Amino acid sequence: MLVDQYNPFEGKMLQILDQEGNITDEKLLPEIPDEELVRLFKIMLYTRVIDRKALMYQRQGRMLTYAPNEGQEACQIGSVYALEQRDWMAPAFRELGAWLTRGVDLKTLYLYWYGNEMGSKVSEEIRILPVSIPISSQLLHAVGLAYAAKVRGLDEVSIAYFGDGGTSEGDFHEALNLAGVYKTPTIFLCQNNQWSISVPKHFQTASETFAQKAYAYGFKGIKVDGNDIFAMYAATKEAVDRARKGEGPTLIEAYTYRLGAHTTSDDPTRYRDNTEVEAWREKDPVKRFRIYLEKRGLWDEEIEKAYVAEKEEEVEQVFADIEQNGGTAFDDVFMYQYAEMTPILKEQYAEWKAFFQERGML
Ligand SMILES: Cc1ncc(C[n+]2csc(CCOP(=O)(O)OP(=O)(O)O)c2C)c(N)n1
Repeated sequence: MLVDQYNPFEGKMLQILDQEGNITDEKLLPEIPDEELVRLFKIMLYTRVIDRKALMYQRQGRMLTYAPNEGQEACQIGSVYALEQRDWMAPAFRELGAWLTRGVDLKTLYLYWYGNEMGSKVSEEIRILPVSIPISSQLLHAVGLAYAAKVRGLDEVSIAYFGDGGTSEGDFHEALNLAGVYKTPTIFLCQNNQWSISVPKHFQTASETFAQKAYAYGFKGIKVDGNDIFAMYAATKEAVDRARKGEGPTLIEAYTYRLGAHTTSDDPTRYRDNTEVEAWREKDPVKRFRIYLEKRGLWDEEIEKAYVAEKEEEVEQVFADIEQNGGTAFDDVFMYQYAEMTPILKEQYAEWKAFFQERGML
């Protein structure tokens, strides 16, 4: 089992596709049909197009705060690809690659970052919980879902996404403890992107790895090259299979990097060196997967150009539609906080209205 072969206490990290696009050990390469490989790579590129456009819209004052995904595509797409439709995903807020792989449509995703709550409403067939801003609270929800499935005898697992910073929250420890005791079919997917806003890994934990924390709760953990889509898929698939067999939870540490800012409100140049960012660019998950596919004759520059152009146009159209029709009435903030407005809210609403009316803005 990978989870035993790559024991985090022995300083091991699972890697199958290296940064030059070579397979490090053919025996470890998961069996994925060629057309699926191309489909997964397309999702990676699509993720990047959506991400870069969102950043641009935000900088132009056309979108609200946005949390960039660049650099974390492989750990999300590779891991979530190991799940079945009936399984559950509990995201934090930076899971663009995973959302797209599970089939969430772009309009919904952009609506969320546009400030429209309808962006939190995902089709019920896609088993994804809404964005979770309170760090690590979603881990408990994921354990709850898995526990419920276990009690009801359903063959469903759950996966929770969170960051390295998320491991400092009480909710993280409570969730792992509960999952360990009840052996819930849960995969804890820690995206160790090295930074929790401006806090580096060594201020987050004194543990050598995040993966080893699993052992304190009585289950296994594995550290994986998070920029390697094959390693991420292989580790998650094994964890999912074990969970289905009743072997309980697994903690996967995806060793990766956030190439962009924490959010558009953040300026990473104030706390990290550009040489570090450049070094991680060399480990880019998209770059190495592209080289691999090109070597296999499954992809080339021309195909990529056409695909990216097509997707850019699609993204522009979706966003144009949102700018036309995706706005929300300002009053909604007051109207839908509670079933009925409380006396204090009524007062605030009147004050707010008067403020804008005086200025002829309402
Ligand atoms: C309970 C809680 N505390 C603080 C915050 C503010 N906050 C938002 S993101 C963030 C850092 C999260 O870092 P990490 O878990 O490593 O995930 P990343 O942003 O790197 O993906 C913080 C402190 C919050 N949203 N919730």
